Amino acid sequence: MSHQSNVNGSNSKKDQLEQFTSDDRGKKMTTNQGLQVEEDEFSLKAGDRGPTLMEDFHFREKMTHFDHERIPERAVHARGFAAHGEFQVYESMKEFTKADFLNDSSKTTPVFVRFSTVAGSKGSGELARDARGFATKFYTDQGNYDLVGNNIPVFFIQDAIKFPDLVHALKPEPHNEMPQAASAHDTFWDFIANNQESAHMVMWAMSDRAIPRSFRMMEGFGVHTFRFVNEEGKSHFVKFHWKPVLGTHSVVWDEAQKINGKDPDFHRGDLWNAIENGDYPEYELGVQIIPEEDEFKFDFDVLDPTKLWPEEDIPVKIVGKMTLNRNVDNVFAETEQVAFHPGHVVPGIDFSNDPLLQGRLFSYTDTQLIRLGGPNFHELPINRPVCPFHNNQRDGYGRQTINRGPVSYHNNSLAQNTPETTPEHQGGFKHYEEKVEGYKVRARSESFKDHFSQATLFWNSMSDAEKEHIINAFSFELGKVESRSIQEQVVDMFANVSTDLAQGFAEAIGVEPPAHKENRVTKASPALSQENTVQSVTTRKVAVIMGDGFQDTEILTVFDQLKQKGIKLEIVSSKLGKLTGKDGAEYQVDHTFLTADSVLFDAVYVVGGNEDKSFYKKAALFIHEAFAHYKPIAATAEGEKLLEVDEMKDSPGVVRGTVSKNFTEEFIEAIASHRHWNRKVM
Ligand code: HDD
Repeated sequence: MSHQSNVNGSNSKKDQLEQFTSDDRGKKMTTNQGLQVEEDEFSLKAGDRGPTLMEDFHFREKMTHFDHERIPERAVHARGFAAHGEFQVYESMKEFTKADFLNDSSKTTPVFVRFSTVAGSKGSGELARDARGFATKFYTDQGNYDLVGNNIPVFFIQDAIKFPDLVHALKPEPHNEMPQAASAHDTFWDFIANNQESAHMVMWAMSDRAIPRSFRMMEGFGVHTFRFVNEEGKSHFVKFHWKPVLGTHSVVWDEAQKINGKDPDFHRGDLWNAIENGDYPEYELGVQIIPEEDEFKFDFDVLDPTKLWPEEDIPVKIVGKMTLNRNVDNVFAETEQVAFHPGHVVPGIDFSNDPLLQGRLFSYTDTQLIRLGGPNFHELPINRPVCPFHNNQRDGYGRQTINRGPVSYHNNSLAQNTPETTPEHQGGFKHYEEKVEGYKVRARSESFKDHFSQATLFWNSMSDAEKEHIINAFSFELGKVESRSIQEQVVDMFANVSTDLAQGFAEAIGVEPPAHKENRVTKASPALSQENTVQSVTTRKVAVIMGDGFQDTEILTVFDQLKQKGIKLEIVSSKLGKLTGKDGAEYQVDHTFLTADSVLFDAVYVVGGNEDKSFYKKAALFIHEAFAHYKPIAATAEGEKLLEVDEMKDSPGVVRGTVSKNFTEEFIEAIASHRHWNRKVM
């Protein structure tokens, strides 16, 4: 096992991991000592009805290993899923940063990305209303760089010292460990009402952003202000963004709750399948840059992690692309054991004094010590850099490297003072020499005290449908809160954001609504609304409801045109097996009405066939639910009759008629619109 790897080229990490993988197929079974095993079904006993013997080392080894299989789950972000990929910068960012992986557009850097929910346990449903983690490890030639972000650009708190309180309040309540993977409970909202810096992030958490359609369709944000430092030592403040090429899309809350039951692995399945099918998820890296000298030119403090930089004021410069193109071989070895840390930086990227970031710089390594069992977690294959690493750190549980020679200290003469340090101009990391002075105080800057302006900016930027969803989310969450006082405190708090909002949910939870007041902040940032995102149809899943005796001529061209756009068709029928059309065409059924559900699809196409009443009854339920979730629905032939119900007739996003080019184009357009919010849904 060497630390060396092909440092150039896209597969340096893959090559390195290859050395640690094992394929057990076709091999002889042995103990961990390499002894060939003769029997693996019966423990060694004194007589075939007698007690098991202590001497049975094979039994003991097998059982002991099993007994120790589990490690503590992450304190937060326990439920996650990851994939390998590559990153490439479009053009050199030399002007701003000397980070090597951002300087050379011919270079591809291997990455490993883990997406997660925050609150739930390892086995919880993936469609919880929650922020999503979006953590990227770049295996650069200068060492690992971790961008440990979320899909929400701001955070609940301004100082890391409050993180344990936030997490205690958010997690299931300690006396009965309920509710799982949910913020809809008293302690969370009690924390919010009594820590009002959370207002902005709560707005995001109550918005559609907190229930993404897919990991492939959500943005990522580094959240904090970091620094870019160039070769001349000049520093700029920077915020990092990931922009999904497919756009940012969400599901609706009723759907999210049902998906959690029908398919709690919905997001990981979606990511896994996209990669297996060669539909590689892509995200562009964007940066917002503020020169250091402009630090105080804004109406927010750039160090405050509850503030975003409006994209209309500080444009997001798109600088590169990440493609996820390989699933893991083993979830535990890779996804579970990967250890991210915002403090893993490379020359050219540095920190700001954001007090949340400063605290994170302690917490991440600390947590790995208990989670991964000691200080050698950097030697786990997934965590190893692809460049060589040498220092005088030694020993500890699970040490794998065999360091030769007597010297493990610095300075020394026996090894000519090696491993040696590297001056900055040759690539050694030097912390940015920022001048700081002040009194030691436990305090927060006055410039951090405006908790509501950007929460209102977010509200103002939402479409009518998005505003309605936010009101509904508050109504749901506070509807689950038992304390009247907490409900009232939250109404009071969010009246500071917008009285329309506070009135909206106060009414739903039976609290006296506040009097109407004009919003103090009138500014909006259109980039914050998902209405303005990229539309896409590729990889969208359409349920085709079809029975025996379907109209071959009708559907073949529709199928072809949809597939050409990268749309995935899955046939749902009464039973599995083969369906035969009127003219003899044959299709295999993918799912039955029992195993599929409209919540697992983006759109429905009803083809029908010569089927009985029960088929059409199930088909009707399927499309009614899709309709209620604002999804595109199309029907031809026998299927059309199902759309003749009053509420569906002529509704937006409902396409019917005979098959023609127009019909398919209209359906594709309806799929691209994602959801049809202007539809009247009971
Ligand atoms: Fe954190 C995990 C993101 C604030 C302490 N965090 C963790 C993960 C992500 C984030 C994506 C999962 C990484 C993975 O997939 O393994 N965390 C954030 C963001 C924050 C943030 C975007 C605010 C901007 N976190 C934050 C604070 C602290 C922590 C203020 C403590 C001071 N976070 C942790 C942790 C975790 C973690 C306890 C749990 C497991 C782990 O680190 O490896 O140390």
